[in-house]
Amino acid sequence: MIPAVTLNNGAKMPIVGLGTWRSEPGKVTEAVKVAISCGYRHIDGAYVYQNEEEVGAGIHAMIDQGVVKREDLFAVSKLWCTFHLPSLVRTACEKTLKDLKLDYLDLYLMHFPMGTKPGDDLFPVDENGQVISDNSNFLDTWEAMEKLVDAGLVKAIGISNFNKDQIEAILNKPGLKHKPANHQIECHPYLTQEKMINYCHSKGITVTAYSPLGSPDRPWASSDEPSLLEEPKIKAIAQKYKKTPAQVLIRFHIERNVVVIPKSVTPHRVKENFQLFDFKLSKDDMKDILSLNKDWRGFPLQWASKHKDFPLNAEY
Ligand code: NAP
Ligand code: SBI
Repeated sequence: MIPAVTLNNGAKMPIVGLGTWRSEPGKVTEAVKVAISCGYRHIDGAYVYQNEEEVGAGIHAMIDQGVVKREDLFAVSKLWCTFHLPSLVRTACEKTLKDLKLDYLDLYLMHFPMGTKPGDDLFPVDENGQVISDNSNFLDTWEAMEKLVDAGLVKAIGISNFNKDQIEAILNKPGLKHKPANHQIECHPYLTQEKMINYCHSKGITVTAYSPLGSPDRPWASSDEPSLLEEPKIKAIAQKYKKTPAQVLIRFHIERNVVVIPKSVTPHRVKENFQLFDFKLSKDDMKDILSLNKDWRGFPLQWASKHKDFPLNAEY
């Protein structure tokens, strides 16, 4: 059995999942099949990745071959910003379910606290390049997501890219019916997120670390930015355990009871990124890795920096 964290609905969420952002539609079906064959039971997706049909094809190939049953898998998707108006939330979730050919999701996250202009343009901007808000309130969006749980479309709901005050606003919402089960945030040794993780855990909210390898393939990366996979301290620790830097970067989260979702469409890396359960990082190694923190973000979310609900101006 793969280690899992327990959500506030009692469900188990496998501690490692396969990320699928920028996983090309022509490659992701095979990547999902390889992942499930080698033991992954958690797949992280989103409407905005525009590959949910191909992710679903990989899941169904493995179910049809008898490798897994639906109930053995943990399927995650995310409500995109253009669907925050409460009247659009159920339609958005149904579209994801239809594309994945699933009748429920294990976890549905609000991808960002910011709601943006509805329509086919996934990143609507005005003539000055500023994101166009839909004037929605994420508390109303949350209420619409709660109805998805009650209707059986999703087993749990959560959030992504929120700050502490925004989480508090949800927890203090009058009439709150379902607390967030999980918060998905950027997290790796250059952005260790100690305060946010402690805060979420203290509230019974599990945390998922995205971009655990530093998202080396992000389109806006520049050559003067730091590279986790090249980091000497990580490479030295990897050598000591006869593991790869990627395996050390992923194992780092498991030691903190944080869920982690490395992305790869390269079969040998998909396998490598799951070979994590035959070693443990020592307390000293963890201390050394945590000391790499520099509060560096690969995702400064500049496209939304003027939005009223932009999360990254707060301390955490
Ligand atoms: P990541 O997992 O940190 O890095 C993925 C990149 O690393 C890909 O280019 C991949 O290449 C490469 N890679 C994978 N395994 C490797 C290995 N063992 N050795 C060397 N290179 C390796 O980045 P990410 O995709 O940004 O983050 C992971 C997942 O988190 C996403 O896919 C998505 O599901 C989620 N996410 C969520 C949000 C959010 O706002 N909630 C934001 C970002 C990401 P190949 O694929 O070519 O092998
Ligand atoms: C996209 F589909 C397109 C752009 C983009 O930039 C920010 C990061 C993000 C996101 O919102 N969630 C991701 O996993 N990647 C993304 C996704």
